[in-house]
Amino acid sequence: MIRRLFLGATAALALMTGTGQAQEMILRSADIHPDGYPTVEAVKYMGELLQQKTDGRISVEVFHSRQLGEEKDTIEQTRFGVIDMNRVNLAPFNNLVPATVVPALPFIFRSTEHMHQVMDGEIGDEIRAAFEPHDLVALAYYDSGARSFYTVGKPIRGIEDMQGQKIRVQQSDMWLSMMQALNANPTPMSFGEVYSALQTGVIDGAENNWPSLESSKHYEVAKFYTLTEHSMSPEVLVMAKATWDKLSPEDQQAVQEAAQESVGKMRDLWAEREKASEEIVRQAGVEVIEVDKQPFVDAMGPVYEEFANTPELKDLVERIQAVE
Ligand code: GTR
Repeated sequence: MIRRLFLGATAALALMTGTGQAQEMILRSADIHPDGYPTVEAVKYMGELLQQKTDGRISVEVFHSRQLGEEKDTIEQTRFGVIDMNRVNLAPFNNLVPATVVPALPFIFRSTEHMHQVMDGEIGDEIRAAFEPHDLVALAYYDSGARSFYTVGKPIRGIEDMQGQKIRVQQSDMWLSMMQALNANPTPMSFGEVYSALQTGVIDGAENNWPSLESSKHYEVAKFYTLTEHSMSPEVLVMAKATWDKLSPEDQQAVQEAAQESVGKMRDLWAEREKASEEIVRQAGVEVIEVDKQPFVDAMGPVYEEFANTPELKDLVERIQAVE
């Protein structure tokens, strides 16, 4: 007797043969970052753990470097179960899953430790649960450092230098509002388009953390990096609900455990890469600018008003701020 188990349209076929020997099942996972980037390595590690926990039955193949497309597209495909897993930042989920706006809000976290406390606890679990009605299971959060502005022509030495700058943002309405509050011109576009947009002057700048600034080579074009550290929006690893639902409860548990256990690895990889990336960017002659953050913080009132716009979201903001 041959029992066939389909996992999404793309996951490998798992065959139970008459001898009861299960064949390998390979979960396809998307990432826009290149091989070696901490998120890519963390998901590979998660796959190794999963393989151990399932006696080799289930593993993960990471399609890095945008092989499966830009985040906007891969999110849709993951919702449809065409892609099994996806490592994305929370920001591209903002329009779809309103609760994800909150951890992406400017200056909501006081430090990495504060962010860990929040996302590792009940609040993190609540936000993960908000993915389910959208056909996604959020498995774990990963570090993403702090995002700061980089510009090609005019350095940002104070909030007044934001005026009129065309800044690329992630595809999230909250990010549009954030740039408007700073009097900048937000230009939403995919990450993969940013390098040439900087080069050709379609945009004046963008914003990201040290590792993304470095791995994308945007620092070759943008020579000013201003440490506003305005968002610490974490990364999230999600699974297609369609794939999840086809796993046995034991295998679901193995997936969940492997994802959680990969978080510590990711934190180590991230800390290392942050340092290395900073070194590369500084060596390349980028001017790194310390800036008074307070005027940026003070300008964010309208963003909170517009996006923490229900009693539930307001409450979420307050509870995050109250976490020690
Ligand atoms: C990176 C993040 C990506 C993507 C990218 C962007 O830091 O890891 O998932 O969100 O930023 O700015 O589009």
